Amino acid sequence: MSEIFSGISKIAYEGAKSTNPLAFKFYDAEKLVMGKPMKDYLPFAMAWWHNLCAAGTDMFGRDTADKSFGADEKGTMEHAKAKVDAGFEFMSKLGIEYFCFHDVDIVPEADDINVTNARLDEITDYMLEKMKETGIKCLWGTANMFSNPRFMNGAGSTNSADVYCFAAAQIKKALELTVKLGGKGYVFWGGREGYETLLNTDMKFEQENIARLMKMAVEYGRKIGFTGDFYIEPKPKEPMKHQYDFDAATAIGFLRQYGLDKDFKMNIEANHATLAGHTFQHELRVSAINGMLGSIDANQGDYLLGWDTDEFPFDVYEATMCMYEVIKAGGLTGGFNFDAKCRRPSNTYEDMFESYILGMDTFALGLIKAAQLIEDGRLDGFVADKYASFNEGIGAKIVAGETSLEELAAYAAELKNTPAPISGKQERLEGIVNSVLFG
Ligand code: XUL
Ligand code: CO
Repeated sequence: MSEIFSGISKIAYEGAKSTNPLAFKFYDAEKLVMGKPMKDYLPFAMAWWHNLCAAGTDMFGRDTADKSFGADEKGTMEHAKAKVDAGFEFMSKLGIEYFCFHDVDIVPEADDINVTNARLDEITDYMLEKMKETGIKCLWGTANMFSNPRFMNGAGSTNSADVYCFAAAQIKKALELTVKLGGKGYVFWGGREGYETLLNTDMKFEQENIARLMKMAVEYGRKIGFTGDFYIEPKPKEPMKHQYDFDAATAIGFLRQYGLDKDFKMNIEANHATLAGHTFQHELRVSAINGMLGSIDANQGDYLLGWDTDEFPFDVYEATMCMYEVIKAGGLTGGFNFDAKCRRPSNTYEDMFESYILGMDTFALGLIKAAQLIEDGRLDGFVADKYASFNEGIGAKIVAGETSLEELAAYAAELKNTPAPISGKQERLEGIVNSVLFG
């Protein structure tokens, strides 16, 4: 097999002063941060769909990039194999150790599901060979239950029992492939699990049916030896007006209601968080305090646009706050999947590499800065002091659950005058973040 990205060699770390666009400025895989190599904090993954499939088509225009990777015709098994070759060469050159895929990213979907499944068996045999050759692993797999017109009314939330069975069949196959490829996780992103109008929607029934599908997925997955985590990837809207997995808090409530919380964690995507009106950090914190921070879809949105732009992460503040949460949560059981695509006018092979370099460098910088914030200790110290009144006396009794409303009311009556509030010092803390980032 000949080289696809000829002229681009293995991407090396050259340091912050380097002006070479095809070099890492901050991501130095073996560099120790708080005693651990950077690569252990940052298990990066390539998203098959954006990097190897998406070629720039949008609602107003067709492809701008050539993603045939030398195949004569797109949408063929020859093309599917060319994408495997391109993907493994790309990951090897960047030192990316994982990939994520949907079933229909890796083969063209046929009308007959049995034909599609045979193609999936063939391509995953080929992927396995490449995995053995390169040491590259699978982070997670998933089934695309949103693109095919049969899913226009949802997959788990569909009104058609036959469509529901197709969703089940796709999940079954995608789980088998994930196990075959040794994937660490299995994702449910409910792009069509939601509604446009309640006039035609039985919300309770739809949610129960989604839960039934997830339960069957867990049962089957465990039966065939899948020991990893199932993930929900929350997103509030797009393509549907209202999606059931609105945000982490909503998804966690759903999992607990249906007894799925032991098998599932969150896959938090930065751009989905901001679409839900939250920060990325908020969604990570909600997941972490509930013991459900599993994996991350690393990208960023555009605050001027109201949709999922899936840009490569560039915002160092956001990446720093992300890594602050990740370090404090003790790391991820999953990884950092770049669910991100080059901008439409960035249409060359070189742009594909430079996009990943930008994303990896941004998170490396975020890691370095987050570690400095933690080592600096002023933020943690402030938060500990802020709640210090709960460490002793009446505060400690409240925390221990050893008091009552009557006792607290009597305590307040004794104080008589309203207590002085204590400053939250937000601006001081923001100044500390700036001095650690740029000092
Ligand atoms: C869509 C999205 C998906 C999931 C996997 O917004 O993020 O690509 O990550 O289905
Ligand atoms: Co995603």
